[in-house]
Amino acid sequence: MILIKFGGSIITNKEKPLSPRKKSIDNLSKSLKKIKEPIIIVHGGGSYGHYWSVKYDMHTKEKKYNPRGVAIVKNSMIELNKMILDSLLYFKLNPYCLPPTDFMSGIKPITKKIKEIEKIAKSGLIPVTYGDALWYGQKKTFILSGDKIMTHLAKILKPRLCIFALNEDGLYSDLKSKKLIYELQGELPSISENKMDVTGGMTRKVEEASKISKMGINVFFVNGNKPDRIVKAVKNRKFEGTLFRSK
Ligand code: IP8
Repeated sequence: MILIKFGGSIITNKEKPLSPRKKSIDNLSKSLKKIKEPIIIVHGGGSYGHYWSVKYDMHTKEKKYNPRGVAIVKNSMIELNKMILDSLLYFKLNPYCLPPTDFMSGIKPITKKIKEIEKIAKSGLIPVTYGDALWYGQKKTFILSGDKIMTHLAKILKPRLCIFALNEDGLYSDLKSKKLIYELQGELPSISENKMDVTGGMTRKVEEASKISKMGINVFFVNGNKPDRIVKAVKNRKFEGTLFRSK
């Protein structure tokens, strides 16, 4: 089984509020058609969830956020999720929409529910979940990042591989020269980033990827604009990207 995260910057244009990148979404769907293994998809918020989270000053820390903001963030994620589902359906794949409320209780993943996701994936359906605004308790809510969902799922399901599809070739050792880091094991590179979003951008992704690799699972960062690289990574072929080698 394989876990794939569609980064928000690949499925939306992060520079422009509420703008999907429909062509990229379709290209990703098309490439998944070539994978003959059970897959679970997680997607980010991009210029949908992040746009509204910023507007309503909502973050990953649980707090009493404006209920209007919570409602709007959730609605925007459903809107974006619908586009992913439509695209997968169009390319003759069978997505099974799973809002994170289905398998999260506050900040804790529900193991029994997550184990069910594996069964769904192995039945010919493709579970699709996403980062979202979630209920915490005592009138508090928080933003759950799709990257964090990857870690929760990986820990319980132990997939063969985790892939993060990004809007970059992978992790660069230097932002200016865009020199690609091909492989990492254990050590965490220091991240310099231009853009941060409410869930922590590339820094968060690297943190989660490194946690997952320490569970004994290989993690790939690949350019989602070149979905063939995803297929190559899955088929153990040589590909461009960054590998967080399992420990
Ligand atoms: O883009 C965050 O998910 P991420 C989703 O995976 C929201 O960090 C609602 C901002």
